[in-house]
Amino acid sequence: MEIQSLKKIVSEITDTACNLWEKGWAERNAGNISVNITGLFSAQESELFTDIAIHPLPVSYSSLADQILLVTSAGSRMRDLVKNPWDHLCILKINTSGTHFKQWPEKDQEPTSELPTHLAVHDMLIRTKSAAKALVHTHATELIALTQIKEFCSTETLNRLLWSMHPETKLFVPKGLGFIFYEISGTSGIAEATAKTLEDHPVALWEKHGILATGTTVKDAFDSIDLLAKSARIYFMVKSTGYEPDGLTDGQLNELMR
Ligand code: 2HA
Ligand code: ZN
Repeated sequence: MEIQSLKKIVSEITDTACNLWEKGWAERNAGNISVNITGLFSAQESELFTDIAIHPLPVSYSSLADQILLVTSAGSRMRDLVKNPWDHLCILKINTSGTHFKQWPEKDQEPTSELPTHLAVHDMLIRTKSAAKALVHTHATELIALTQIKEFCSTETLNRLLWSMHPETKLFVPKGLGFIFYEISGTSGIAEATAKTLEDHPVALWEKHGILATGTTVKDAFDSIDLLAKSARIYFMVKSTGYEPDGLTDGQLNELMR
């Protein structure tokens, strides 16, 4: 196993967990993180999982066959992750038919309650040969607040607004976010809708709940959320003065993409 690479990924997870907590986006046990770490294991090493109890996946995913995912545990608090990461993380090894998984270390705590979404999205990322390997779900307050306003509840309207509030948002999140209407979290319905949306956008915004971002690394996923949230904050700050924000014009936004 590439132990140094695994340590680097765990340290990115703990750094990001601290950032999420400091941003005020991780109340109680809000949020979850996963990374596809299959590439860190050789074929023989993945046999290390042989004597461990086997659990069914909520839905079978053929592209997840033999994949190894590092995920946060159900109920874990982002602010606690830094203290003893392995109390709040587990490694899942999916079987060759993509129907069951083994969990290491074996413990009572199950993987994140958002496991259906993490599985569906990792499956889609493999299927579409995406370079993204990391997923971050968090309750980014500013972005959730936007979804409390009906007229903003569309992918097109939200992206136009968020891009127009800061040039870096357009530069670094040029594909924007995909909006998903409210659904109970942890269900296969929201999992499938999110995986579909993330085929076209690096980020999904769940109405009245939170955000889920993909990235090549955990920090990369965090950066997209951070940029979008900053734009939302600029919008609300200007509105709170009683003024209407001017926003960047279409011409100014197009110029950035040349
Ligand atoms: O992990 O954020 O959406 C707790 C949650 C559920
Ligand atoms: Zn959530």
